Amino acid sequence: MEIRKNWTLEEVSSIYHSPILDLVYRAATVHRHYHDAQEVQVCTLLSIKTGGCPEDCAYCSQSVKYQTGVEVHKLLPIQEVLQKAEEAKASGSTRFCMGAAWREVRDNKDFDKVIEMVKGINEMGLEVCCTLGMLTTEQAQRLKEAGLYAYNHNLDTSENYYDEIISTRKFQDRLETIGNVNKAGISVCSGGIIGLGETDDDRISMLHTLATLPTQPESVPVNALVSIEGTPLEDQKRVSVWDMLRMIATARILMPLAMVRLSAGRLEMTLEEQAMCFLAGANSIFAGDKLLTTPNPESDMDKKMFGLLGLKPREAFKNEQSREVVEN
Ligand code: SAM
Ligand code: DTB
Ligand code: SF4
Repeated sequence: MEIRKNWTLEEVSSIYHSPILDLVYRAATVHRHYHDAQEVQVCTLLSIKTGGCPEDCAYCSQSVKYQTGVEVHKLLPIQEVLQKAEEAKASGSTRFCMGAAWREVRDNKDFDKVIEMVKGINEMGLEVCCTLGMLTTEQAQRLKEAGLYAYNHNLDTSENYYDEIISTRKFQDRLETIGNVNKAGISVCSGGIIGLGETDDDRISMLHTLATLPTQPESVPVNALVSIEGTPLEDQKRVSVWDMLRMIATARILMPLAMVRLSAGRLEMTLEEQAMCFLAGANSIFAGDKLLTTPNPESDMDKKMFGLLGLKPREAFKNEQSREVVEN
């Protein structure tokens, strides 16, 4: 099974629309070819700077434009963040992802602190990931030198639908940052959200853009909208598990080596629904009772789920090894 980067939109559409059981079966086959299907990576998220973001992303609790009641706080102290990373490691996480509600990174004291956080967490043997908004090449380089493993920057939705969801930046800005991250040798984590009112064609287009990037993302988060009171999307209906499955399975088929992350929205999913997502090729979750600002299943629940489904947490830095094997 070869890794392709020349998927056409028609091909992506025909995969996405194939009968659901065929789609899941095909994705499961690809998944088992490239990965140990028992392994699921456990990641922990921490919001290191919350709220007050100048962007107007219609789904987000942290934009200044909406009154969401989120508890705003400035950048957390380095020691507090390192402590949380230690706790995450002790509870079995191998990736620690720090989120900041910034439009873009500025070269100031706060960025210096983030650099120190990255260094400290890398030294713990965790894969460090950040999501800090837009980045220049130089900033990406600094993060790389500090030991950053991955950078999360989602496309979120299709190029076509982008303006309906965010007016304060362009789809092209996202691609640019992703390019800067890739150039610096940091692995790219990029995916999107479903449930924003987009069409199937928007989802297909977003997956097509991701799969045909010059370097396919190492990690693809698939988020189901967690609707936030006070945002323009507060009344959106919850996405169905079938839609989640189609996204996950299509991502798995298009990007066989990627970690496909079953991200936001798990709290509303049953165990059976999550099990279907793992079958369809999801091989990572965020653990811990909070995502960035919204609740997530308790760790105990996830431990039970792993036991029941016979899943085991994946060790850190494994993708580097598997990429070497495939590319050599
Ligand atoms: N400010 C940075 C950015 O936008 O890239 C990083 C933080 S942002 C919260 C990270 C990602 O979380 C977004 O790209 C989006 O995909 C996801 N996200 C944010 N709010 C969400 C929500 N209410 N439901 C589901 N996913 C959400
Ligand atoms: C991603 O795609 N999902 C995570 C992570 N990357 C940073 C964030 C989900 C946030 C959900 C809404 C919240 O908790 O505020
Ligand atoms: Fe800001 Fe990121 Fe939220 Fe958009 S998604 S408002 S950029 S924190």
